[in-house]
Amino acid sequence: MKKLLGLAFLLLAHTALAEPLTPEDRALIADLASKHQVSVQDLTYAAEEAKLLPKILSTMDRPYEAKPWYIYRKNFIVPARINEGVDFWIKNEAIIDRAAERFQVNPEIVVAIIGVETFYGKNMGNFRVLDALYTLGFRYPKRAAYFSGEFARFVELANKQGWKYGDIKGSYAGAMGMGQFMPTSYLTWGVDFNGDGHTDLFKNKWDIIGSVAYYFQDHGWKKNWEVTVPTTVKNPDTAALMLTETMKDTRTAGELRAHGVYVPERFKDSMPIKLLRFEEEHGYSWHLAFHNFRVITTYNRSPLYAMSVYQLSQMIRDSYLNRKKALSETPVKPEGKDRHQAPGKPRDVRKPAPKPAPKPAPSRSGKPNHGRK
Ligand SMILES: [Ca+2]
Repeated sequence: MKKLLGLAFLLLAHTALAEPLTPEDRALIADLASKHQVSVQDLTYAAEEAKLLPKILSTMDRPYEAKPWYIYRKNFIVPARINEGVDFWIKNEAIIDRAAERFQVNPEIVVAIIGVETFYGKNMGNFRVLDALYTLGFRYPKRAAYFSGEFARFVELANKQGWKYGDIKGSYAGAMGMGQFMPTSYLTWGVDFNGDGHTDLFKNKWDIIGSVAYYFQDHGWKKNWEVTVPTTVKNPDTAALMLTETMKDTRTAGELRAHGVYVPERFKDSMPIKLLRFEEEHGYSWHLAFHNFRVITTYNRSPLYAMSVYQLSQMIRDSYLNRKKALSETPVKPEGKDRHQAPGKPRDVRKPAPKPAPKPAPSRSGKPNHGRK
C-alpha cells in the first residue's frame, strides 16, 4: 500500500512537471516540422522532455527594458564591468584584433556586448533552453510565433551539435553562450573562428568573439562611424515632435535643426538621424543616434540597451588605451638600446598569429533581429 501510494505520488509529480501534449501542440509541431529542418519525431520528443516554467511567463511581462534610463544604466555601466572589460580585452587581444580586422568592427563594441550580455561569461543563464523555449513557444500566445520557431531551431542546432536537448543552459528567453545567441542566431552567425570544426559559443573565445563580430558586420556595422552623440534642444515640446516610434524611422539633420534640436555642423542637412529622449532622474536627456546605433538595436531592440552598450564600449576603450599607455611607459631594463621607448607608443604585445580561420558562411536569413525579447 505504502509502495502504491509512493508510485501514485511519483506519477503525479511527473505530470506536474512535463505536461502531456495537446492536439494544438501536435498541430504546432507538424507546422514547425514543415517549416524547419527537423522531424516531427524530434520535435515531439523535445516538447515531451520540456517543462513549463511559470516563472518565465511572469518575467516576460515585466521586462527590464521598461525601467527608466537613469535606473537601467546603473545595472550595466559600473566600474567592475569596465575594468573586467579591459581585462577581457587584454587577455584576448590577439583574437579581438583579428576579429575586428576580419569583420571590420570596432573591438570595443564586441567587448561591450559580451560585457552587457553575460559579464564576460559569468552570467550565461541557468534555465534549460529547452524549457524556456517550450514555455514561450507553446504557452505564451503573445510571442508564440517567434519562440516556437526558435524552439524548432534549437532542436535543429542541438542535433547538429550533438547536444542532449536538456543539457543546454541559457537565459529565460533561450539565449545561449557568452554573446547570448538565440538558436537562429547561433545557426546563422555562429562562426568557427579557430577552425577546429566546432562552433562553440559557450567556451571557445575565438568562436565567441568571431561570432559577435560577424553578427555586427552582417547587420551593417560601419567601422569607426559615429554611433550617438548627446545634444540639446531649444524647446522640449517642439523637439518632441521629432521623436519617432521605430529605430528605422529617422528624421533628417535639417528637420531636427528646424525644430530647435542642436546638430553639429559636420552633419549635412540630408543626414538621417534618429532623435532619442531618455528619462533622467530630473528631466530628460536628448541624443542623436546614427546608423551604427540602429545596428546595435538589432542585437536587442531596446534603445536603452544600445545606449548602455555604446557608453560602456567608450569607457572600456578609454580605460584600455590608458592601461596600454601605462604599460608602454613602464621603465624598461637599464641596459639595451631601447631604454627610451617613444612615449605613447604601445608595445606590440600580440601573440603569434593563430592558424587562419575559415571564411564564415554567408547569412542564410536576412532577418535582422537577435530576438532577445
Ligand atoms: Ca571553433
